[in-house]
Amino acid sequence: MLGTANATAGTTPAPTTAMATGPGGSGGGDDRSNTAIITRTRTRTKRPSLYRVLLLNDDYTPMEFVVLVVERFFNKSHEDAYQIMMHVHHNGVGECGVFTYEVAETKVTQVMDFARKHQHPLQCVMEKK
Ligand code: TYC
Repeated sequence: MLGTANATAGTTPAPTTAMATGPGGSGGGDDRSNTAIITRTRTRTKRPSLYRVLLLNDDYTPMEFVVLVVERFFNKSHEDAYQIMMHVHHNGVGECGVFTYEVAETKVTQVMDFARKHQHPLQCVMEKK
């Protein structure tokens, strides 16, 4: 399990230092040999997998609603949101953003819930990059 051990990003664990005692020290355990044990575990960082969040075209969802969705849930300007909407309208599918798994999943759920609430058939999906 070399690849998965200690996978906290960006941290270096402090050395674990056993008590070293001076000559004739009265500590407990290894004071007879006056030794210290210093161990350091190697920090392994792994970049997370990334996921595209996509909107799918349909014949019924109003263009202005799609623009609002892209502005609201993907933090795009009105101009960028309009361009993304038109890309989806013409090509059938388009990318709104790239996120880690849990963030992408949240975006998909938010968009689908919002579309359903307004009774539009807009579809939002995620795919691994
Ligand atoms: N095709 C829709 C229309 O003409 C607009 C639309 C764009 C719908 C993008 C969905 O993801 C979409 N009203």
